[in-house]
Amino acid sequence: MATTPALKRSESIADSMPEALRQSRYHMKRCFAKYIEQGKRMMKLHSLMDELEKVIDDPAERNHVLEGLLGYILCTTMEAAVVPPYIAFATRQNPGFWEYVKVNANDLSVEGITATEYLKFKEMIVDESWAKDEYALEIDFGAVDFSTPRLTLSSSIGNGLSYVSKFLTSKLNASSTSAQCLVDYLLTLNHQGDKLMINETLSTVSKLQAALVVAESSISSIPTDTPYQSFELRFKEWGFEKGWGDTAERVRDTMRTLSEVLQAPDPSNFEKFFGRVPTVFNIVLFSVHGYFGQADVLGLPDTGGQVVYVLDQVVAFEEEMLQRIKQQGLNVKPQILVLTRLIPDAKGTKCNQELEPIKNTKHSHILRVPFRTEKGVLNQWVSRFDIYPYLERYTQDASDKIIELMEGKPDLIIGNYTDGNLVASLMARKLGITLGTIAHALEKTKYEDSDIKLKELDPKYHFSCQFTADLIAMNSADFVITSTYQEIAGSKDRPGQYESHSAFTLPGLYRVVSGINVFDPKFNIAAPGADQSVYFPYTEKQKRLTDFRPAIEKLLFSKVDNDEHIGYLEDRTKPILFTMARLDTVKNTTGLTEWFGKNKKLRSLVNLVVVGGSFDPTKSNDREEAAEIKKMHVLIEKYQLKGQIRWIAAQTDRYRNSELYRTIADSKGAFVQPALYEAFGLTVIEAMNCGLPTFATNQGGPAEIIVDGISGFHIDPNNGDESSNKIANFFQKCREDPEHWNRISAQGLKRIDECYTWKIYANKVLNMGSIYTFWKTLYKDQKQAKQRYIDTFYNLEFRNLIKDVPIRIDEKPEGPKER
Ligand code: UDP
Ligand code: LCN
Repeated sequence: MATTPALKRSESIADSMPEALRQSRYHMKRCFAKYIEQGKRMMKLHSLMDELEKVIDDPAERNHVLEGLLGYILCTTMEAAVVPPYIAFATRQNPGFWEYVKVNANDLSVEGITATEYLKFKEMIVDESWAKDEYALEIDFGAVDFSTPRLTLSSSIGNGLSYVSKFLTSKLNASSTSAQCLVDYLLTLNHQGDKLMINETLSTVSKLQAALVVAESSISSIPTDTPYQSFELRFKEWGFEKGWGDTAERVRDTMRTLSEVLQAPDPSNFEKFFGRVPTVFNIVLFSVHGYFGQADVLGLPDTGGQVVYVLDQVVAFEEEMLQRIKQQGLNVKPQILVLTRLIPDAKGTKCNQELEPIKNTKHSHILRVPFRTEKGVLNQWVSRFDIYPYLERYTQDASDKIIELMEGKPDLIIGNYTDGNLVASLMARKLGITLGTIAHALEKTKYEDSDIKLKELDPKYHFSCQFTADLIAMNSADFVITSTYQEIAGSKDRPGQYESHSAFTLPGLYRVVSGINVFDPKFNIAAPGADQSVYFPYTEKQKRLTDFRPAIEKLLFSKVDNDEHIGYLEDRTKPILFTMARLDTVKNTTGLTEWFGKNKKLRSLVNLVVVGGSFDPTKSNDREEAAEIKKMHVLIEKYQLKGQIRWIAAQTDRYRNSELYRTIADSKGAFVQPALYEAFGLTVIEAMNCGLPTFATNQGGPAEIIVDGISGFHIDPNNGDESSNKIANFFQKCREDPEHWNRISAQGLKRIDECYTWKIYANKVLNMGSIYTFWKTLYKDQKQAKQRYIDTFYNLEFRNLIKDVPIRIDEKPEGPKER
């Protein structure tokens, strides 16, 4: 088979496209004429290809064209803006590398254009006068971000921490005096005013180096387990403070590591040393929207994986911090606060409780602060899409509470999702604290053409506020934590979530010519895990939560329809195909139900069990959920699924859910995550942790979690027949060879243990907190300049935009009045 020719590295699309068009000039003239035939419009790759197929009807001829350079160029096209006689192409040969060209359909002349020019083509389609406005606002973060080093390879994206260590060590290596910045930094370390590591006696590199030699040799002769207190006084005289270690052995090792860093800095010693430096004792995490609680909240609108992620993250952080603090020889209690919204009308949850200790931790709490408006405290839940007008005031209220409870400033702030990230960045800016952000999912990529469709979508989703807040947060962040590579830079065929913010336009509002650079070393992949004390393999018989058995038996097999389940399973000997998700459109639960309905073979092999949503659309106060509920009912009717489907309403008990996954595994079933797009997909790793073979969408994070055919399977949510056949073939194969099921189950578990645990995560993120805190001190001026730009953007743009978002009026009797 002929292989598609890629361009040589040195060649641009603008250089090679004229020749490619010339080779098939006859067909291309017709094809481009077809592209412009319908006038101005946006075209995606599939429509470009469809039109090409229509023009070249001879398959051999068509293949010839597509296998040539032109086929390659078209395949790198992410979208095209048609403004006759031009077609402007946005091409992407590799993650993060974009090139824009315009082709004149009349004479096929090609010209390279800038991102700005390309965006203007897009704008011409929806708002010509704005596109032509010479003074239209352009947002260019690149212009205020020029001195920090950048990565250059797509393959390095997401490995920020290790590159920052490399950049830093080469900076420290630059001259005999350049390590002074490290000494200066160490001199600033303290806990509530008590100095740590070194004091002013050791204010230069040479003094520190000499003292390290003396100190190291003085402890080389004492027993390795001698506690720090035994030699603390002597060390203090030399200029050392607490924080080096709890025993002579640990202190010596930390000192040796620093000596080596000062002698000839290398990234691995540098990272090791910074993994030990005592910098982070108090952390604040923001997860503002949704019902955030430890019980009875999962599955409610807007309350899904983020809550699970944040709570598990806290447990992992606290464990890791306690271990580090002990090894540093310090007697400090770490504090972690999760800041969320207090919702007075809490619907039976604890979301109206101000302070709640976090389970499985000693020192961590959820702190709930209400939203306030001019009318007082807001009682009810507010959708994440409508949340923006409350955030500034919330930041102020939350900051006051945090400082009161922590008796000082935190050392690290981490935001979650657009709202939490905005609040976190406002607070970090105000208090001068290191900021990490996490997006879980940026909404921009979830909706096709969400940028130029602003006018259509904004009244419903308030994307103008959301994208503005996202830009502010990602540019304010000292480091960005992502769960997968695709979240940052996508895959070969699909741009990443962050990448999609590098150049886009909101016609009528502003044009982003440089929103974020995915080669910025602030980007890091740290994948979450699932709580392994809850989600453990079905084979661990002695740990199984057998108390849930009768309830699960009823949930799956009782024949009545009630508020918790509808439908029934006629033949209970069949394996169960299982899915569980919030009933959002993007989760595609209805898609899976339809695939199942259509596929006779699959229906003969398995039963379908769906967990999600509720059954009465009129009772849902979430726009998308109500539509999906209706669709589920229609599909069950249309495909006559009763007898083969069990639809269970959203479940809120993670322990019972874990036993549900394991019960499905007992049936030799499988889990399916069919989302149209999934940022990460916690259910995927929960299922795999329970030993359940898993089929997950190839659109987004799950494609990285699972190695297709080895530790589970990828399915294409846009190709239902192919996906349902793949699932059916698996069950057919398992019938013929039961070992097949066991193999996939075991490989899934292996994959989890190697890459997706909270221990790995906590270690990485705390190292980020430590290293980026040092890193930002070296680029202080640059950071300040950028902050000024962000402040202007926030003040002039964001504050204006929120005025268009309606403030929610409480439906119930008024809540507590403002003090
Ligand atoms: N979940 C649940 N009950 C439900 C639906 C989901 O407990 O009815 C849990 C699920 O076990 C997982 C989380 O909610 O822990 C969903 O996370 P995921 O990353 O899969 O999706 P998200 O909802 O965050 O988009
Ligand atoms: C939000 C999502 O949409 C999921 O893909 C993630 O798994 C979850 O948050 C936790 O990060």
